[in-house]
Amino acid sequence: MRDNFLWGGAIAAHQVEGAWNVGGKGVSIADVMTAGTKDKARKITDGILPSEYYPNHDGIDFYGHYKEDVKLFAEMGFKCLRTSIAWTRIFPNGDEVEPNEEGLKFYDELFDELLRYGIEPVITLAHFEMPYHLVKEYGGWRNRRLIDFFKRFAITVMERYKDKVKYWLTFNEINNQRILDNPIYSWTNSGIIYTDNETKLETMYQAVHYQFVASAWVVKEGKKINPDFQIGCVLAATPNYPLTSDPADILLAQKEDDQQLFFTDVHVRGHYPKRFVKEWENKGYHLDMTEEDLKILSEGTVDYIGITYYLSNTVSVRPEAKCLNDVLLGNDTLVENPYVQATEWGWSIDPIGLRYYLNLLNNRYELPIFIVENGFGYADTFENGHVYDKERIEYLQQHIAQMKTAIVEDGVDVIGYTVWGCIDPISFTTGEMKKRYGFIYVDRDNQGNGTLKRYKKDSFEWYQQVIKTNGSNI
Ligand code: BGP
Repeated sequence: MRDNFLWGGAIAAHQVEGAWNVGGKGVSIADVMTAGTKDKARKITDGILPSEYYPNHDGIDFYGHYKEDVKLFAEMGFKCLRTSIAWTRIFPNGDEVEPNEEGLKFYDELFDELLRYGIEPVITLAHFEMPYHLVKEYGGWRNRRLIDFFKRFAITVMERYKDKVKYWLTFNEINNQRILDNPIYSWTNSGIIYTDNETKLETMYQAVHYQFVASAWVVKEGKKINPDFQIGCVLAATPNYPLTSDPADILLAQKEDDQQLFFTDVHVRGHYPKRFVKEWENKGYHLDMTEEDLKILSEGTVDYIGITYYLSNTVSVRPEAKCLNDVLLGNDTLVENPYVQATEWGWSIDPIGLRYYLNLLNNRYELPIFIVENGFGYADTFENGHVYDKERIEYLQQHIAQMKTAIVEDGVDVIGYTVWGCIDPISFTTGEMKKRYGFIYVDRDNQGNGTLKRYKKDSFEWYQQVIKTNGSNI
């Protein structure tokens, strides 16, 4: 393991900060998403109804507790913290010309606090929290004007924090919007609420094209602001295994991987893969794509690949295979993998899949990889001020072991590893507090009740050792 390996944790503004209407902040798409559970989908309501609970509103009040929380991260020995800048703190509606100074000051103070402890901020520019005004007035990323709004936001924060932040990520899990059956992904990735009479896939490719252009432009301009910037993309990395050796299953798995890697192909190579250009032609899609756009794509390729890794998928054309029919992942060819266990939320637990995918990405792109999310969502039991989370420790041990093997034996260049939800956040897919990820427990329940007091779980001390020994002692 390299000496400067970036061990740390990851959170996102909308899942922890709260203070949704404080300090001049505007309303984000995440702020209008209601509570859900694993059996009840989240919805967005146009406005904020008193009878509904909007968990992202309050988060865990990281906004008010960040000093206490950063101190705990420092105690664990974090080398970095990945978080996002809420676009709505800087440009409350998204289309203003002047930024909100109070929002900028908040992140100045947060980054200063981190740097005081030697913790490097790793910053995502777009983590599911775009201004709701841009959704309502412009139709989100279906509108080309979003490129300019995003550019203004990105340049404002890159200029402001150029001496405090080196690692940037443009769009979180950009490939998730390919999941068209579960609307939460298109709402949060691209601010799109589909109508019944549109070809969703065509709209999706159009929105993604604008995001690619914006991302490439930000990489290019970011380097002018500070040539030392390292700017990456984020792929939700989910291996697709064929259930059987039936060639039709193999082909299906390959196609699924291709769909997923389409996003990284463009970010890394700076041009569209031929197979997709063919697909658009075959389907008769007409995408708004100029010569200038294509030039920017080729000039703004990423420095590293950020990945989030939680689970693997298994696919099959065989009707007798046990279909998962997973609305979350939105794919009716997904089947149960008899070789892996799953969490209470149905996410397969597959540490070897992490090594497999690191190798796949390394073979394909030969770029540094940053594991910017990996973690275990679990309904922790809180007893007498204590959480014995041995299942979480086991999950992380197994994944870190596979990452180490990929680095040491397979020669994959992994530059860092941040555990998702290092302090219990609001779950993104379900909107629950019950699905917890942290080393630090936060006293808050699914209805938003609780003291917000922080408690160290057993995994806190365990991760402290991992970092202290640079991963030797897991
Ligand atoms: C990723 C997101 C995170 C996070 C994580 C866990 O897709 O980038 O924001 O929430 O998944 O998901 P969940 O919170 O639904 O368990």
